[in-house]
Amino acid sequence: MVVSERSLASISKEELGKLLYQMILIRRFEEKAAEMYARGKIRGFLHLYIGQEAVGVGVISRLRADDYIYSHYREHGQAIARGLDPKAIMAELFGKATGVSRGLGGSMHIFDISKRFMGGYAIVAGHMPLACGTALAQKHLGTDAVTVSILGDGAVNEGAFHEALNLAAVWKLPVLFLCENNFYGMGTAMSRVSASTDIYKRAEAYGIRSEQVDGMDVIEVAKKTEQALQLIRRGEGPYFLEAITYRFRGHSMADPELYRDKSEVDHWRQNDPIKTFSDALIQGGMFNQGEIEVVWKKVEEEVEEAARFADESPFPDVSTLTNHMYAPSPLDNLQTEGPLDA
Ligand SMILES: Cc1ncc(C[n+]2csc(CCOP(=O)(O)OP(=O)(O)O)c2C)c(N)n1
Ligand SMILES: [Mg+2]
Repeated sequence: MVVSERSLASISKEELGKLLYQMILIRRFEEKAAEMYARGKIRGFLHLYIGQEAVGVGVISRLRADDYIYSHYREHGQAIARGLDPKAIMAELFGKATGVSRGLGGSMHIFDISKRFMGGYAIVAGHMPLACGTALAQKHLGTDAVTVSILGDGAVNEGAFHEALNLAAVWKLPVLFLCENNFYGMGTAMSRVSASTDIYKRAEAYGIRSEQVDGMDVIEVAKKTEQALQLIRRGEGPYFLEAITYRFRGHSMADPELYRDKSEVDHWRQNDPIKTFSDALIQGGMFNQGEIEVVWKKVEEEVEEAARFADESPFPDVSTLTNHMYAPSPLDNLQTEGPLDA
């Protein structure tokens, strides 16, 4: 869908520029990560967010610093949108000691308590009850802060999904459930494994207000998020947003993509959220081509710097291998390393 010029008019040039910058930063960061994976600098799993940038950027742009985010394993882009340092994220992918999780988590466990970015979870839907726990704490504390629980379409048939939605509804928790429906869970199409493919309707079954949004349109995503957050902050309980989106690359770097037609991927690539947003900014007279090129150039430098930083950083010392695995005991020498939220 084409970004509407009318929607753009109500947003400042500075804010539009920030949205564009973040989407391009995520795109180039992920492309650089893919390159580093191919060069053997990054090992293990690597799930890229390319194609889905408008969702994370749109939603997170509307959050406050005191809101929390819990996400799945395709989370580098969301971490960037939340303002985590791209250098420290890249270093985490490299498994380096300077990484956001000190190189002990890797791609699926990006975490930064100072940004209230609570991870990066590998177990599909497993983080949804955790998000409810944080929201329960927020409610008891009497704040109007919100917890965002980001999930994929593959999460909606898991027990934890239903338990989390039910509890959030019963306790009127301040949770925004954000489902990134990219139509596939690994190599399985949503339509093959789900009796109902209208995901947002499942939330209705729990009495939770819900709607779909065009996840390829950053402005639409931001607008609908804003409306949802207003209701949640007023104490009206959870909200469920289903963003229709598409991942342009495979599930992970190891995916031969035998389950979908190239023509389908090409079709969605025509609707590239960065391209459509850039076109709208130019057509609406907010930016010219030269200004957009400057953004790409600035991002290029930042991404190169992130890769250089990660490459030059040391691996964690082997003596730290079991740190943070168990609750602290008096025997732990946490002083030498400092807490994770330092
Ligand atoms: C409980 C559980 N079951 C199975 C898996 C294996 N698995 C990893 S990713 C994935 C697909 C999830 O798809 P989706 O939620 O749509 O997210 P997407 O990869 O599309 O972003 C599966 C089944 C897992 N990690 N956790
Ligand atoms: Mg999916």
